[in-house]
This record gives sequence, C-alpha cells and structure tokens, in this order.
Amino acid sequence: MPLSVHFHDQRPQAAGRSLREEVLAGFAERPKTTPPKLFYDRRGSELFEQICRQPEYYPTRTEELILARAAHDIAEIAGQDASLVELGSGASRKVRLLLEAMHPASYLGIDISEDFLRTSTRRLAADYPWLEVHAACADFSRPMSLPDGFAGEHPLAFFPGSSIGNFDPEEAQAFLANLHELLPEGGGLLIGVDLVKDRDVLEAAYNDRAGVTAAFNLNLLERIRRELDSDIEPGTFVHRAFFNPADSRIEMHLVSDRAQDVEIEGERFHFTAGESLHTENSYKYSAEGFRTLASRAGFCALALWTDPQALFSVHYLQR
Ligand code: AVJ
Repeated sequence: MPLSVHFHDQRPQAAGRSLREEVLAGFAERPKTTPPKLFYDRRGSELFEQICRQPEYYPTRTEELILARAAHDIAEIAGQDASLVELGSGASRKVRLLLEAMHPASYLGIDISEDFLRTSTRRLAADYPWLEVHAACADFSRPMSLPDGFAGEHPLAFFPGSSIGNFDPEEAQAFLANLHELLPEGGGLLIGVDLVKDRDVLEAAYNDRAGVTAAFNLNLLERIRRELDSDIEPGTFVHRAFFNPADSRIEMHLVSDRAQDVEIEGERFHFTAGESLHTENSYKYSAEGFRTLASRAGFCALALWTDPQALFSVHYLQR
C-alpha cells in the first residue's frame, strides 16, 4: 500500500515568530494576550480532537452532518477536475466526506503542527490509494502561497471548523482577501462558520463538563513550561470562557488565582490576583453577516448550507 506523502518544505522566513517571541511579546501586552495558534502543539492538537467529541461542542458534529448532506452538491459545483486543499488539516472525518464525493486527483493538507500533519496525511494516503497526497507545514494566519502546480489544478480550498472565528472581522476579511488572491479564477473556498445563537448553548460548548476545553486552554501554560525556560505553574490559573455579545465572540482566558510573578526566558511578569491572560477569541456570525464579509473580500457567495437548528453554516465561495 503506498504511504507516500509529498512533503513541501516551507521557506524559513514564512514560519513566523517563534514560541519564545510570541509568548514574550504577548505577556508584555496589556491585557496579556497570546495568539490561539500557540495551543496546537501535539498535545494541544490531541486535546482539540477530544473537544470535538464532547457532547456540548456542537460545531464539529453539526458541520459533519451538513457536509454529509451537501457533499454531492459540493462535488458538482467544484467540478470534475478540482483538487482539494485543506487549511488546518486535522484528523477529521469532514475532509473524507469531500474526498469520497469529489474523488479529486490530488489533495494538499496545510497545518501548523508538523507531526500532526505528517500523521494525518499519511493516514489519508493509506486510506485512499488513488489519491496523490501533499502536505505543507504553514501558519495560514500569515500570507502564503500554494506549492507549484497546485494553483493551476482548479483547487477547492476547504477551511472547516469555523477556524475563521479566531480572526477578528477585519482580520477575517483580510485573510479571505488573501485566499481570494491565492486562488485562480473559478477556484472555490468551502468554509465552515459558526453561527450566533443562544448564549447558554455557546457557553456550554466552551465549558464542557469533562473539562477538556479547560485542559486545552491550560496546555498552553504546560507548553510554555515544556518548551521554554519558565517557572509558570499551570495549577495557579483557571480556565474561563464566556460569550461577549457586544463583539459577538466567545472569549477564553486563563485567570491567575493569586498575585504572583512568573519568569519566562529570564523575563519576569507580574499577575495580580484575578488577572487574566486572554488566550482566544472565537467570533460568531450570522449567515448574512458572513456573506457580506466574503463579498467584501471579493468572493461570490454561490451556496450556503445550515442544519435544521441553524447552529452552524457552510458557505461555498468562488473567485
Ligand atoms: C478551532 C477556533 C474553531 O473556536 O471553537 C474550541 C477552537 N477553542 N474550543 C473554536 C476552540 C476552544 C475552535 N476553533
């Protein structure tokens, strides 16, 4: 069975700031803030997969349900010779629904976590022997380009899971404009977007009873301890997640349970009791609001699917 994955090494300057630089810069901000991409070391990626299986976390299963129902329509819109590019290539079942409906000649997975990317693309190559599998490790919150040959193949970019929600609306529009630029004429973007809804449903999704989201959030501090020279104690911080209706976003924080000084790479940072490190925003859109954003980025909104409870949306955008 062929297990070969074409791995595209990325240019070093495209890699962005190191963990050390991101953490030192973020802890020096007021309020203290770290970018959500820092969650995704191997452990964080595993915890995220577990979040997706929690009963309160509706986005994953809802998006899967939407895709299962829409897969053939999607394949039809994408056309015969489409290739598939997945941004944030997880171990997900979602892309399999598309691969099986579209039967593309080639697939490119792009992810920030290199070992996770290697594992998930190898698995795809093993399960779909007819598929040419490519992998590229990249931070897609920064400008990037498709490896040679890919842009020409009538690509459908797939950005599932409402990962777009990590950008604020202005950044989201700039990110979409970048993708628009990257795609050839006629290229598509299939994007999953979480919808605004009842506050209790939203907040439960980020405060699962099993405590997996809390562990995911706290893993950021474990990671700082593992990978940097630091005495930060994850046990002195608590997970907090709530809906901020004015900004239409879930906010995640790590709140210091005491006044303390922490040292990271020789620099000292003070936390007052109750002071928080802001670790994530997850923006929620209305279907209309997102369409407006997409059209401002130059896209044509071709189709939209939702579930019966209107929890989640999947948009087909075209350049
Ligand atoms: C991957 C950004 C879509 O915001 O729901 C899940 C990440 N954080 N639980 C989300 C996340 C906490 C997730 N996204």
